Amino acid sequence: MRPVIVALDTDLKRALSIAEQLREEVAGFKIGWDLVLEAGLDPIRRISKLGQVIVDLKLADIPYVVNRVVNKVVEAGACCAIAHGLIAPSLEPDQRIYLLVRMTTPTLYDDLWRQLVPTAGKFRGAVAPGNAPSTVAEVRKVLGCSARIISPGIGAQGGKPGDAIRAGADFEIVGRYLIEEPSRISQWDKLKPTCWNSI
Ligand code: FNU
Repeated sequence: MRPVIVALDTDLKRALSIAEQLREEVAGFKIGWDLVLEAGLDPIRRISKLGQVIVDLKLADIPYVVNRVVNKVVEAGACCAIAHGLIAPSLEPDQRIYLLVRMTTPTLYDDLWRQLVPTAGKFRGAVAPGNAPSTVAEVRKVLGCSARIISPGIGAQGGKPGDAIRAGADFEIVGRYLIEEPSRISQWDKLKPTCWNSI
């Protein structure tokens, strides 16, 4: 298993083919709006039979609604879902939720992400930018191994395979770079998660 989560931002047919191809090679898959808008919960049901699934709808609603969405995607087979760190103050700690603490693109998180990091320790983990390894290193320093760190931003968004892992992430989230060429998975051959062995 390479410490990689494949972001399946593509159509269902291609997503299923890539998931079949990489199922033994990666830690899991990330399903987002693309597949959910194409086919609802069905992609979550089908792909979770091939590996662990994180659902990334970047939830940012009131707890009542967030909990209903998380229940539905977990019932469909996902391990967990990603929520915006901005709503952390209203959420109960939940091992089914990854908190987004800073994005791979410029956002207002750039001014307040440090405030959010300690809270991520009460959840399944933090999503931190793999194209900014110094941020990942700082998040790991604060969290220790109390929670997972998963990091997008590799390949298409400038991060180099392995950089986020070496900075302290457990798993790198990779979309276009692997969807374009799944054999690139060999670039993660010698890498291991920093703390956690499953997503
Ligand atoms: P790729 N993603 C991201 N930046 O890119 N969840 C974030 O800050 C974040 C994310 C997701 O560039 C994005 O939605 F919080 O093709 C996409 O699914 O490798 C994936 O990570 C990156 O895709």
